[in-house]
Amino acid sequence: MKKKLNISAYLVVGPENTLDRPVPSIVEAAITAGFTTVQIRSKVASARELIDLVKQSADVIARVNPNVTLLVDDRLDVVLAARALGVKVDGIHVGQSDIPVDICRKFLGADSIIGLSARTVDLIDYVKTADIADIDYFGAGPLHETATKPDCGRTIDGTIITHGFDELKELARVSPLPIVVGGGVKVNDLPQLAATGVDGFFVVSAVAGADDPLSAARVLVETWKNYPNSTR
Ligand code: TZP
Ligand code: MG
Repeated sequence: MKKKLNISAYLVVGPENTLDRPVPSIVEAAITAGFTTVQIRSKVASARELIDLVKQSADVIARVNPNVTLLVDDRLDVVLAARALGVKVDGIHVGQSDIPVDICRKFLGADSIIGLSARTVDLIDYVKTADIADIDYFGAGPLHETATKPDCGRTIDGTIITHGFDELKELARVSPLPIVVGGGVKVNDLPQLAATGVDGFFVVSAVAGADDPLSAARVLVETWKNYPNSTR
C-alpha cells in the first residue's frame, strides 16, 4: 500500500550540505523534531555512497518514526539498487530534465511516491496543465535565491525567478496536487508561506547547515504547526 504522504516539513540532504557531519545524524535530528519527509540528494556522492546513505537513513527512519517518507533525488538507479538490497525507499523526486515521471512509475510501481519539480517559468499555468497521472506532489521554488542550488529558478538569460507569497497562494489554489515550496526558506518565511495554503516547506541549509540541527528543525516544525493550513 502507498504510504500516506505528508510533505509539511521536508528535509533535502546530502554529504555536501552537512558541514562534514554524517548525513544520518542530520536525518535523525530532523525527524526527531517532527520532519515528515526526507529526500537524499547529492550531486557529488557515488552510486555506492548514495545507496549506503539511503540505507542508513532508512534505518534511522525505521527506528525513530516509520511514518516518515524517504525519497531519493533524481537517481532511479539508486532507488532500484537500494530496494534490490532490501532497503525500504518510498520513491523518487525528479526535476524537469530528469528521468520522466512515467518511466519512474513504470519501474517503481503504483505504490511508490513520485515528486516532480514544477517549472519555474509560468509556474501557475504549468501546474494547471501538467499531466499529473504519475505524480504525487509538486515541488516549487525558489522562494529566494539560494547558494545551495545556484541554478534554481535561473532562466536562459541568466536571471533568477523567485516566487512571492501572492503567487504561491494562487498556486496552492489551482494545483491539483499537494505543493511543497523551498529554496532559501528560513524560519522567518514560514508564517507567510503557511498562510499561502501550500502543503509544506522544504529546506537544506536551514537544518543541515545549522549549528544545532535538532533545535533548528524543532523551531521550523513548531513554527509551521502554529499556522495550520493544509486540509489536503
Ligand atoms: N531544489 C530547489 S532549491 C534547492 C533544491 C534542492 C536547494 C534549497 O536549499 P536551501 O539551503 O534550503 O536554500
Ligand atoms: Mg534533478
